[in-house]
Amino acid sequence: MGAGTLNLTGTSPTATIGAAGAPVVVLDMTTTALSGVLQIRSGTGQLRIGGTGTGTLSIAGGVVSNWWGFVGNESGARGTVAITGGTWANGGNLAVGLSGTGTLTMTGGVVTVGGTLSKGTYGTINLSPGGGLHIGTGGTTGVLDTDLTNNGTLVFNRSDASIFAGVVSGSGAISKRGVGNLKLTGPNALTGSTTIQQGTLQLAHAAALSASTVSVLSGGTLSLSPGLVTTIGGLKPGSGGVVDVGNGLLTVAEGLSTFNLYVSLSTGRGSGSWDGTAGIKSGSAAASGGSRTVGWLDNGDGSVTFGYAAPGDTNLDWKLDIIDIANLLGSGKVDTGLTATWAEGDFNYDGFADILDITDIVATGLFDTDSYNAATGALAAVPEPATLGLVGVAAGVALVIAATRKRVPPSANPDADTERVLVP
Ligand SMILES: [Ca+2]
Ligand SMILES: [Ca+2]
Repeated sequence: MGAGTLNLTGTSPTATIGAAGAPVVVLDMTTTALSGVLQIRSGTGQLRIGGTGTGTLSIAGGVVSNWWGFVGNESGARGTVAITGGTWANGGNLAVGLSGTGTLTMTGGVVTVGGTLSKGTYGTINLSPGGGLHIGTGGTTGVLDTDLTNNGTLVFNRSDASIFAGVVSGSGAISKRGVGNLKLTGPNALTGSTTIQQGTLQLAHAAALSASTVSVLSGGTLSLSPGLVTTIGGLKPGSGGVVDVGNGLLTVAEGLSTFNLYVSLSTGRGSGSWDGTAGIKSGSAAASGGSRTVGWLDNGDGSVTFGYAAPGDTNLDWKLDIIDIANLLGSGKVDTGLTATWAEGDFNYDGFADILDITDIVATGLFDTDSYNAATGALAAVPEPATLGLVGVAAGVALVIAATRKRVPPSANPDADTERVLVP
């Protein structure tokens, strides 16, 4: 048609390019023109690549927009779409190879799907470096109804709550946009980055983002399903966003230093009740009225763990028992004036392990009781301090104090220094 315009203005116009059975139909949107626009109008306009035969759609620039899109949808059909630039906007669903053979390859530009993106047995979706795929366009629809190898950029963009139950793998990036909550319930193997630009990304699987480094920008929140224990590949929590551990536990496999972790925890702790507007916080701890907090561990293998905790739970196993008292004893930090970690007895984030931290332990009334974190995700009721529990805590505290007295620093203990000199 050259620079011509084709207008079909009937109530139900249908345009078929190429005769039935024609081997190849090419609809070529290129940047050699200013910018081509193919618009299939109204609420139900469909674009079928392949139809009942063979079809190809190549978009290198401009915009192709339609309601539903089909790539190799009919039985026996063969549809191929290659996006190297420009935009293919599907207002509704996009189906790839449901009954026929369909291939959608994105090496540039953007494909948006306002409805549901689904893939059949003979469907192939190649999201390659440079290519972008947007699920949802900021409204209340948009579903990725297939597993996906993502080597480009995958954007989730909805204003309401939604769930992705599939598995995304590949080395590409995920971007969470839109103010809604997106829950990831599958074991995504993506090794690229995940960026939360808006709204909440909720981890709901122990390996929801086990190999991805997550950045949480201002306006974004990373959250955990109730009681979830999960691992992510990395975390950049200092970008203005919020990490809300709720009553779960999050391990960051690598790249988050204890220094940056501590800074983020201190930021999220806010005025002391874990309701900060940035950094690492806990809505569950905030709701506990001060009886719960957030603990952290340096696992010694490059990974760190942090999450919902009661003061005194040095190993973050959601129980307060003799192991925790032993850890306190073993740290040798109590009342020494030496800086202490959580595992060494600092539970109130003043940097030291002292009587204030011991008091916090006793106040929990949890010693030798069952897990204080209900599996249902609801906050466990704080039990009345049991007599045995109090005896246990008292015994433990006595041990700590006794040990502390024996651990007078060598410089303040001439005898110790002398012994050190005499005994090589
Ligand atoms: Ca414990
Ligand atoms: Ca302390």
